[in-house]
Amino acid sequence: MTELRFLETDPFAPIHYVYDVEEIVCSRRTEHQQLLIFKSGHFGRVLVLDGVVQLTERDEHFYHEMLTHVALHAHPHPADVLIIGGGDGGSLREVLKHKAVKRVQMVELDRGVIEASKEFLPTLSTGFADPRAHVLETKGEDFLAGTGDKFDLVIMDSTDPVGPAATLFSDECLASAARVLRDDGMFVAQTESLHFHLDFVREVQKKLARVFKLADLYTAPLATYGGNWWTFSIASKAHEPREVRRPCEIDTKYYAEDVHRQAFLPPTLRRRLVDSHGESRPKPH
Ligand code: AG3
Repeated sequence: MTELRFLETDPFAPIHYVYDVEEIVCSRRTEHQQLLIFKSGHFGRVLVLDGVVQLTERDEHFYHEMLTHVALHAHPHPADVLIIGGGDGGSLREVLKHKAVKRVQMVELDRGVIEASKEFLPTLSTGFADPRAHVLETKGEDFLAGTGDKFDLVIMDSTDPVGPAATLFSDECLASAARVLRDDGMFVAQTESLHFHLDFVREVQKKLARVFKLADLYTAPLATYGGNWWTFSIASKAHEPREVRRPCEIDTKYYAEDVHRQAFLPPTLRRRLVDSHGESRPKPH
């Protein structure tokens, strides 16, 4: 029995998780936040930023595969990909599995996350050595507002939308994301859980629908994020994201063509949860 425990203080979910800690692997202050990596017997290494669990070695593939491969298979020719955030490298690793991808620009605010991942999370950070990968250390919204580059796909792999990541979901920022995309471009972001963050999910869907031709939502079950029924908001300028346009020829553990199709909310749930304007959560008695 270990005696050391980690209590997650999630500012965006009405629940706490407690982890048994086998060992503290790294604990340091980066320029922007407190970074902790500990080892759990069950989950392997766990990356924590400002008290919030960002990933565990055991289940990160559910998140990173689903954040990246749905759009990468719905887009007919994803050559240029932009990742906002994602400093641990998990999304980059997945994107680089696609031969169709010729260039990945990562824009990460905190170089300290990249450095710690290269040092302590070797299964996550493999992609940084790939010649197609380019890293820029700056705020996502600044890059989106200023760049003249064009992309086929924009992926937002952010922390919870409180603090530094909140502005990524502003109307301006989402409009800039649409602007940097080519005419058949797609956008995808991690957008929290259907149990705890329904108002946020609805808001993002509404904002995306204002800027893109198509806005939709799919989910994956995640063991370690508060709320667990995790959402990914996807938007597209031309192609229907529910359709698998390129065969899945890469190695994955969760994503597959039938998983892609079934991950989207069935129409009844979409209507009830997202498009209805009713009360999003029952009030306690
Ligand atoms: N980004 C999503 C983190 C959400 C965590 N929320 C939570 N534990 N309440 C993860 C970044 C991984 N590349």
